Amino acid sequence: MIMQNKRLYPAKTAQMRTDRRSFLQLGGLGLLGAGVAGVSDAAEPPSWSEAGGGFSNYGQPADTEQRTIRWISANPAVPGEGVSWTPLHELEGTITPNGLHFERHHNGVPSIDPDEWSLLVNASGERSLRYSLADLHRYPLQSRILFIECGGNSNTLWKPQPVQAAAGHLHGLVSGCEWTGVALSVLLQEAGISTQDKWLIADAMDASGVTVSLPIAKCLDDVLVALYQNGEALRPENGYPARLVVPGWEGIVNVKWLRSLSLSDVPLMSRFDTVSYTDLQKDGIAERMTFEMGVKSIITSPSVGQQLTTTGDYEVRGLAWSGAGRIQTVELSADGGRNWVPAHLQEPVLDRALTRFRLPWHWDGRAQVLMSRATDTAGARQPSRDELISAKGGNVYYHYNGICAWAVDVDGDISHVYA
Ligand SMILES: Nc1nc2c(c(=O)[nH]1)N[C@H]1C(S)=C(S)[C@@H](COP(=O)(O)O)O[C@H]1N2
Ligand SMILES: [Mo]
Repeated sequence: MIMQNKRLYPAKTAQMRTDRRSFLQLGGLGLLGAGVAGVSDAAEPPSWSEAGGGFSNYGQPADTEQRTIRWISANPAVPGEGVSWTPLHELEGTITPNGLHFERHHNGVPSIDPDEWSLLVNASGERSLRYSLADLHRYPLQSRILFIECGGNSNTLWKPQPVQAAAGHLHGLVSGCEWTGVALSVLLQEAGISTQDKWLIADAMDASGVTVSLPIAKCLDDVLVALYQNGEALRPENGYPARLVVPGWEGIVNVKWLRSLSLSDVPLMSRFDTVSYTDLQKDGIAERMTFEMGVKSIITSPSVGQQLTTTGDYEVRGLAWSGAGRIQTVELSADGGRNWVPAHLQEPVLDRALTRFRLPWHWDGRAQVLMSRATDTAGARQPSRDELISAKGGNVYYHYNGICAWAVDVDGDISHVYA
């Protein structure tokens, strides 16, 4: 499924891209047109005749890669309150390494002894069950690759002027992991659900007292009590020893450091249900319990802070996701949104997971504005920033999913623009 891409390709190569195979061959770096400078001139690579370094009990990135880190923006007024951002512009594929998963803490990371920890499930009436970590490990486990995105992700894009920051520092409150745990429905069925039970109140152990209300239908559908993240036990900062993972729904309901789960006929209306992560609408009424994250995409490369050193061939790369299902298409524009062409979606394209898109791009040295826009399987298309603002008004702080634009200038510098 190859597009004739008059805008992103030089015309002389467009006709060669008529089947997937030739496209993929041609998509390799250095095989198109002028190619990538230096590729063919490489000197003989070195080799080693002596044994190298030793083994390690727990692997770390190469010394030369240690600058790929989470960027922390912490609130100096409240201990342990703030965020750290996944460096999306420095990562590839769709799985976020555990040490780089974004963090959002309201009052620090509690230190929990797994032998002391247990999860209380309160059913209606007098019945309650207590699960130790060892108990939970005996239940059937499920793994799912899913994104988690904070409702506050990308919120500087509501500001009147575009903030100049790396893609991960604007949009990196989203990460993708393979989460493994027990289906919440199994525990709730065991506790016993009555017809009055319409909500689940999830309560956490950290000092901020995070407590959220979730509709029972979602809890019985696909929520996990996650114990593992990318194959290893949850990291302390991501909820060790157990957290909720609520597919496609905003970060706050993915309660970390779980303490108790209580069935209820009404939502609790905690501060996290009513004050935090709510958006003041045009009519002056706050939209609460937004839950499902909108369809969204961002270009991770080229992006702000990166520099195009020569004209020629590059690959435009990025991530797309939707809280409503799978990504159907991602379209790219190199002219500020006048013309759009479909990008390649890298398989697997999974439900409520980060999806990688790519498209070779020929930079001819002119100023261009790169944009991506995603459409999901529910039919929703990522809005332009103007469309989003006219729909939501000027007082919104969360849930920004508008199109993001990067301007490439004639020197190959890249900046964040509203286009
Ligand atoms: N107990 C507890 N759960 C929590 C939070 C918290 O501060 N305490 N932050 C929430 C928010 S706002 C988000 S976006 C996600 C972030 O999960 P992460 O830190 O694993 O990325 O956790 C949610 N669960
Ligand atoms: Mo969040």
